[in-house]
Amino acid sequence: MAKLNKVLIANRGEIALRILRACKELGIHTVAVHSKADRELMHVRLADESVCIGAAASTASYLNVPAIISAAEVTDADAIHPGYGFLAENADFAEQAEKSGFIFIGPKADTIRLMGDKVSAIEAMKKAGVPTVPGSDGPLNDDHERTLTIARRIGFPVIVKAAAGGGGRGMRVVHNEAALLNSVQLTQSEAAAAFGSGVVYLEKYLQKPRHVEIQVLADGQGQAIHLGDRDCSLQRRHQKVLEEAPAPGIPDDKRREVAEACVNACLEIGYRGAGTFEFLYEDGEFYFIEMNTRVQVEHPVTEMITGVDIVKEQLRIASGEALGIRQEEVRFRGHAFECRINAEDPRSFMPSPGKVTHFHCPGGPGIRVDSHLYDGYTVPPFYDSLIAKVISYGETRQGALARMRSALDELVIEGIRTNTALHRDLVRDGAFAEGGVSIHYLESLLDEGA
Ligand code: MV4
Repeated sequence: MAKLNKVLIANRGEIALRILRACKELGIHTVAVHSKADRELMHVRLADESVCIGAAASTASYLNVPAIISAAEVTDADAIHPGYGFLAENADFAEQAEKSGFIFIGPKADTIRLMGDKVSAIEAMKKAGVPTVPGSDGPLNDDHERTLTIARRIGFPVIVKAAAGGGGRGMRVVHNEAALLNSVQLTQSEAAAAFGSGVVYLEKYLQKPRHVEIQVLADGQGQAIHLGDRDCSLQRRHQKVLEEAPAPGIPDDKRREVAEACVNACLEIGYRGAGTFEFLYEDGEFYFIEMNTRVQVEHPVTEMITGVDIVKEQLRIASGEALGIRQEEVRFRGHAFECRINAEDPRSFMPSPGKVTHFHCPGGPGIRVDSHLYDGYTVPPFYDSLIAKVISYGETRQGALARMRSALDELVIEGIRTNTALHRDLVRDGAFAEGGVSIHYLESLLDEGA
């Protein structure tokens, strides 16, 4: 890695450990930065160097831009890997890191900014030939007649979305004309308060879609590939719970068509790094909604079916190397699932931090566990409750599912409450086993049980 001698890992938990492992394999030195509450993290212990960057609260540490840049300076790091969450999609952070002389492991700041504004993201993708949801093709203004005309053209139900929102924040479904203008105004004021921008747009509301996303890698030097798709429809309150690759039951020509459109779009906008195109999939058609400019929690399922190490590729791209893999060399084989294990109460879903008195990891052929847990580790109350990802691989979907059932039966986490039992139920659910359930399936299942 010519330009990467030392990487600062600007994250915590399982993804920090995942990044550390990739760096070690590539012979790159590592700097762990951590909050005062995170001295005991596994990757802090394993890193070559570590720096405490602030108090427990994320705003004082993992979101503290000057503290992270200073840590990179004092340790003489070459690059910063942001992981996911925290500053991963903060264009100002990427810009400041580069201005301070560090490589930001991700796209250019301008690309992050383009995708952060959902209106400009959709416009760029539509222009590049990616299929989008019928909508307002731009922001709404204060011309109420115009808003009404647009909504009538789209046809009800419509959804009002904040341009600065995303991931389920700042949106509202509208079922009829009578409710439209008030809903637009409410979403505008909520967005202005939450994101500092009241810009909103309209889309046709898709009533029972699946969430299917395409993983891409691009070197920013004229080469881009896709690593296929993932289905992330099983979610609760916009938090993904269980993902799989490939998305089941999609015709191969459709799958290839949308993935190739994403690759073309990457080339058109000069995309660099790992990225994910999020689509809604309904009645056999794909509709682009957002792009994520980071490595995602669920990236392992794609790694399992392609054999490509996405984090290592991120590091290679950041070091200035051209993509080492051509599209023809990517072979899709088998099926993979990922269960997100959270430290949370199984009934209330409230976080359940505390000391892990016993941790036993499943294993055997086709099982991977990405987790920073160890016996005696205390899960702090300040951050996301994800504590482990159990990933299964099989030659067939049913084979991968059978392995996941067995792996979840082996998993032991004592001392804190977790959602393991929910996963054990899900992998035995009939409709889920069939494949292709919608984004509403898990919540309707949970409502029934309540
Ligand atoms: C939609 C939609 C239906 N129609 N857009 C929620 C998260 C954000 N990424 C976009 N979201 C949605 N956008 C149109 N035009 C339904 C959702 C949605 C959703 C999407 C993906 C995964 C889970 C979801 C749960 C509820 C709503």
